[in-house]
Amino acid sequence: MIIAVTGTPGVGKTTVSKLLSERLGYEYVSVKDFALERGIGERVGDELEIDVDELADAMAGEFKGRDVVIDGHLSHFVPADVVVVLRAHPRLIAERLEKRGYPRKKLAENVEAELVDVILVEALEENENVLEVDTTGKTPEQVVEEIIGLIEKGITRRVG
Ligand code: DAT
Repeated sequence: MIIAVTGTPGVGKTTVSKLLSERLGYEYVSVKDFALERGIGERVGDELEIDVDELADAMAGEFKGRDVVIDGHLSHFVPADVVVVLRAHPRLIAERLEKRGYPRKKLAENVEAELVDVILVEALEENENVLEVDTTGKTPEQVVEEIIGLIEKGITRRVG
């Protein structure tokens, strides 16, 4: 099964994806590392601009039939069995991105994106199996338990 974990930068994707992959015994893959290894995307300043169609094709070819957790704010463009959209209070996003040293404009853009559900809307356009999980006030462990519970329920519903 392919699980894509997406969300606004700072929401907790990497923390949750690594823990989720450990709990399930799945491989962990970061979109950014994969793209860099495959030469997908172009460096523009200190950003990596990734062509999402090229990314989706390459990842679909590589991971079809494997058990993998894909971590990245573009992971919802990759064909997946389920897309997990992590959410957090925009104030938490602001605090975390400030700590990371994001410039003011980039910080504001991301906080606004969280406020107006940008990634959730994109994910719903790309995949019919979308789980939205609020992480606010929860530990990463609690978030992972919630995701596993939701996925199990979803599968039971489909099979039953
Ligand atoms: P991202 O990959 O979305 O940019 P990250 O995992 O690198 O995010 O950073 C998220 C930070 O927030 C990290 O310092 C751990 C912290 N954190 C606190 N509570 C969390 C939770 N419930 N889920 C995920 N991360 C959490």
